[in-house]
Amino acid sequence: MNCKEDQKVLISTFEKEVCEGLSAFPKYLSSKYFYDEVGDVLFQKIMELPEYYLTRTEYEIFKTNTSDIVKSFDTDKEGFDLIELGAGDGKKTKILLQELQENDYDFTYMPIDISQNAIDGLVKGLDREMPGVSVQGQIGEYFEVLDRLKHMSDRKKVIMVLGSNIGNLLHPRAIQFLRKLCNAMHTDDLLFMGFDQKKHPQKVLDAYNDKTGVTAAFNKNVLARINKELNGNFDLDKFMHWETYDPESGTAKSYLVSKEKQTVDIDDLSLQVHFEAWESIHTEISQKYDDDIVKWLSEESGLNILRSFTDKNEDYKNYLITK
Ligand code: AVJ
Repeated sequence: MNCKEDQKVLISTFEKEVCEGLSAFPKYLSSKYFYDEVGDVLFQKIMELPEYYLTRTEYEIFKTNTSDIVKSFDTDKEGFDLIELGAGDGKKTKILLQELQENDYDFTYMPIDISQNAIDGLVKGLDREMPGVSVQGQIGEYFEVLDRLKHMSDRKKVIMVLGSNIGNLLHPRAIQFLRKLCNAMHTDDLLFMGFDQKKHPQKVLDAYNDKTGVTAAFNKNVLARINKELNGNFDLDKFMHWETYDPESGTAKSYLVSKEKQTVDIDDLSLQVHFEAWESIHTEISQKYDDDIVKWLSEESGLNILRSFTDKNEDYKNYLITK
């Protein structure tokens, strides 16, 4: 079957992308499909793993620089909208919200996430924990939301993208993403972004290959979703999670490797997928950065770095960026 919509049947993006990725050579699937209810819970567990330093480190940066960060958002004290792309559970952002509220800043928090679940939970939680904060939650996917961004607010915007979420994009797509952000920004608007830094390669590998196998289950969740949503018959035990990290490019890559020669049926796509023994499906990239790479990405996108905040080991950095 070819994967185009030529059968007069409307097919979803998920169906189309699964079909394309598993018909390609080498095979691939997008990491955005990790996140359904099961995937959200697994990612929550990942953030608690001792090996997964990213969340903890960004939290530490926020804790130790709260007042500095918040002051840098609203230099003229004229109020602003704090827009967060991929807000998730908002745990780190709450540190900033607390500080903003205590110091009577004039702001509205606008969290955006692809997960309806996440947004509902976050908005409800905030209503309870910080009733004074004005919150407007929205559902949306990264690139799609960018088109709405410009008209989302009529005052100064501070746009946050935390968790090194940009790391899921290869540089050319990251530049596309940043250019769109730049396009939606006015001169005074700010971008506050987390970029995981290059570090000991073993530390990176361990973060994506934890001992308890949570990351493996997270990676395999994309196959579980195909089974559930597209009537597939992947045997998850016949695939193994494999992680690589190239210190030169700074790219960590996740794969699912077929442990044997096998054929998988995906009924809803009328698709049979053949795997040779040890054939791979590439599922995710998690890019690592340094100052030079972030500077290069910014320049390519029409943006300028104002300053950055980091932890004591410089494992992770949050950059404040302007047009
Ligand atoms: C949410 C994209 C930042 O790449 O570090 C965690 C996702 N994947 N463990 C990352 C992830 C495997 C995470 N991001």
